[in-house]
Amino acid sequence: SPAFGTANLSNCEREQIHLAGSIQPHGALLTLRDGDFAIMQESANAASFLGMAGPLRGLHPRRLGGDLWARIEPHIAQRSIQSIPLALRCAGPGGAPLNALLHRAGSGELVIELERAGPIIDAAAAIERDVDTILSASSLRELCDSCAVMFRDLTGYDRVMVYRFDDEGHGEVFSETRRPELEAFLGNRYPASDIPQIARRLYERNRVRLLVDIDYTPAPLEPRLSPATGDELDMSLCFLRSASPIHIQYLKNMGVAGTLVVSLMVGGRLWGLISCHHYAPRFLHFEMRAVCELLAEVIGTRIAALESFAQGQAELTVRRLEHRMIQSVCREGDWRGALFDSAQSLLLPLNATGAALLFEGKMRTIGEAPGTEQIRELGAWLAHKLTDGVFATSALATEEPAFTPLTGVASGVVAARISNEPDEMLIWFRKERIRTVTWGGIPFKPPSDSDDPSELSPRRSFAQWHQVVEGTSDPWSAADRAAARLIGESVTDVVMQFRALRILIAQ
Ligand code: BLA
Repeated sequence: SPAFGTANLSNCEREQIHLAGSIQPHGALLTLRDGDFAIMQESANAASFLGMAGPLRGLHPRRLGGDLWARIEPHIAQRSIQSIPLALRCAGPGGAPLNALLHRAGSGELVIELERAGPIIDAAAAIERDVDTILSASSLRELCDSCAVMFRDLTGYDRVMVYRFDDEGHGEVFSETRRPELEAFLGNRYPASDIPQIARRLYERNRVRLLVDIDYTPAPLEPRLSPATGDELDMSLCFLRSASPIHIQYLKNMGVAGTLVVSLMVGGRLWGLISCHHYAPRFLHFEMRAVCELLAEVIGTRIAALESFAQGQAELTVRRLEHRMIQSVCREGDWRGALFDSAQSLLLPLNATGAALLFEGKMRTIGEAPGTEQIRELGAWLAHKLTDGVFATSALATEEPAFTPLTGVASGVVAARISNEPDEMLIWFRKERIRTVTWGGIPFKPPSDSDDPSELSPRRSFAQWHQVVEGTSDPWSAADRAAARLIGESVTDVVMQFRALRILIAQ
């Protein structure tokens, strides 16, 4: 794997970003030796940050002055991250009081990070109001839109985006608020590869990342390797960790000077990010970051509730559909009307763009669907795939190149059996996803394909996403497949009753 800072665009997926070996210089970092607590490693700026003559290594932290050691010592044994306000001030005119952030690194070292403390804030009223807003949001759209506004009010960044990941890790700017003169990114899509897996794992553990000034000169750890273990410091949980140069280049190309990014966790996985951009350097002190982390936690809980509510709604729609089919059989001697009387009942539970019914040699469609002959051929092919009752793909043309001409309206299909006859089925369609996206209103021209990080940009990301997802639909979720199965089973029951009834009538 490429060491930190040595990755290029073809291997950046494996860059060891947690072994950065350097920090952002708005703070200072020290590691302490177990036993006597002597300073083992220091960021190159540590002595000047504290207005002392360096180097500091070998010294006991008591020698750093003020109340530093007296405040820190009682917390040494604790495993979780501690934020400890100090009376100690940083060097320079108007030297601000410092916060010490204390944690035990994965690689074993005791780590102290020093950064400017903020003014004492009383955020209780604001938090209460924001939590209220979050918990009363009744849809994902409402929730994310109001969270973007909330985070902008709270943090003062120029642009706040809610990124949402799909099941394949591709991202979408789902909500955005920004200074009016800035270009809109709302609706932009970008490929999973823009945020490597290693970074995603890291963001599940370290939920708030601050990049203060994109033009910073990293302060290296001295010595780089731990004298105790001979290893790199695992900086996964360091607040001051240097960001990957590739990502920094990306932000520079966008003209961004500072970022704050907060993880949104839902059901134990990284659901998305709240990403804040500023066009001048910007620092946010620990207490405010803690408020952001807390709100993100509440938002994650609300997202989980809304998602399970949506799932419940879909199941309810299917139950209603079943009820109406039975009514139709009784009233009209047929059940098909209930499926097709509104697009809502058949398409909504699966979020499909079209659907078709193949029954007793006849066909009915709703929404956007391929032509009759094409559906017939598709049905014949699907008949062999339906051994398990349900079949789903979000890349039909990859599964069977003969169906490439269907890509526009049917990149994705789900089929469910509705009787014992293998060629009787319901098929749902989803169109190609690049056809459902607009690029901030600007006509889209693919940029060049080079390996040069200086060409990274949202526009290039979008082009790459375009290439990756060409010929595919949005993926069908487990819930979508479950809904297809449920509808298939309902129809199977109704068809059996219907056929029994017909035999009765015929006698
Ligand atoms: C990290 N890349 C990220 C992050 C975002 C993006 C949001 C997380 C940053 C954080 O949490 O602090 C991507 N940012 C975007 C996109 C937009 C944006 C798409 O504003 C569009 C509006 N990045 C690439 C490529 C590579 C890459 C091609 O685009 C590698 C080949 C690497 N991205 C990369 C790395 C990180 C990253 C290594 C981790 C940065 C870090 O935490 O050190």
